[in-house]
Amino acid sequence: MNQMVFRMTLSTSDPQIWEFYKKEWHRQEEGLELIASENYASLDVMAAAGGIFTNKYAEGYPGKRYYGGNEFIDEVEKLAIERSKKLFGANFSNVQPHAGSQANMAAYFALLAPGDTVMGLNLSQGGHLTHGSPVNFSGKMYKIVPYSLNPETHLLDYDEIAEMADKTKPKAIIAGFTCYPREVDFARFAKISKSCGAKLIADMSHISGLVAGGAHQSPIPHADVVTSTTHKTLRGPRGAFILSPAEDTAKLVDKAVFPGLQGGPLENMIMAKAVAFHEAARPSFKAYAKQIVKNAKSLASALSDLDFTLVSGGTDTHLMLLDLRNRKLTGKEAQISLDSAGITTNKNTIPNDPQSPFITSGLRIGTPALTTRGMKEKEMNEVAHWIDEVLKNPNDEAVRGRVKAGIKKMTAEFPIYPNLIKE
Ligand code: DSN
Repeated sequence: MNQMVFRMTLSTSDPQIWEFYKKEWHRQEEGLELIASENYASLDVMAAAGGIFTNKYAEGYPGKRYYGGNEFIDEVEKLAIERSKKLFGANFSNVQPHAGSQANMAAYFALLAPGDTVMGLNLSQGGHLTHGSPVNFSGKMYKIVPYSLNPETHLLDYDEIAEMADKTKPKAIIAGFTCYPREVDFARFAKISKSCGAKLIADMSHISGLVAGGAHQSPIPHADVVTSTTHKTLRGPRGAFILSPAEDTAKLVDKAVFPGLQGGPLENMIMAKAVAFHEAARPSFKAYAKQIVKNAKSLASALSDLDFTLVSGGTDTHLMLLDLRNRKLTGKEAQISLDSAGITTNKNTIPNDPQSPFITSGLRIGTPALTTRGMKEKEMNEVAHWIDEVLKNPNDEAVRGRVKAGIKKMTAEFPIYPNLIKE
């Protein structure tokens, strides 16, 4: 790693840690990252995240802090707030949540009382832990009525969701997904929520980069609260933020985040979020977001031609879900086998999966990270063939070795951080 860029001295001061840093760096540069929720932040984002703002306590909000010395921190947090509002066309923003789970928890705390009824997509069908899983705070503190995908089409069944909402009268409906490959109709969700008097919480974590780049419809005009992480398609640092359309909701959200849930905000990460919002506002980000979708469609179609089954038949977004049952493979076996060929994916349940979440019948694949490297449709076709080759011979070391060598060659043409010198 070019220590001039980050002024790191780990190679001499802490060689034990440096060894792993270097190995992970090689893994990232020389492998194909197909985890749908991962991406590569820019050097500027990383420099901000790893910079001097990490030294400061700033409990409170700009202009209302519990510590002195926050005059510059305040300006940066205000910039992060303003930039996120402008990027998404929102009236209010809170940029302090440390992660997506905290953002969702804050949305619940702002809008609901413990014991209230909440509707969210079943985790095993593509929801999220915080959308009502019984092992999560959401499932423990609230009465969850999970909705499911249509068993035949694997699409959101808005009529059924509406019927369920009418019957169970939830206080909130969560429209957010970690493994839904199709466009979400947020206007329809808003109509359903309004008709039963529920609040609509949109968790756009997976698609916020697509929304920012105009490659997916926006939940902002429809939802009472919108939560999002910053590190997925949005390509920022690890973290989250919350957008609200109305001042009364925004005040409740602010209180829920601090002092409700968090203490000192990570101002270094807030600075990195501000940098990422700035980057996402550039015209080149629009092209990036559109290319993510083009790449996903192209990868999905190539995989389909190679006899892979795609849940819902394809994708409109950055991700797809393979149903591996016709390949006589579990998600776990496929993930392990691809991993050893330098292709990183994650096993994922398919709707009504006969396997447990630790085994699964599915594999989730996404294109945000490869698109950041500059890969396009041509490379997607090659990636599909590599996946096919490995999964046809999941235990063949020679095949994996050959694919890995091909990947190393291709990734060298698309460096993630071209101006860093590899050790
Ligand atoms: N872990 C994230 C994902 O991979 O989708 C969701 O939080």
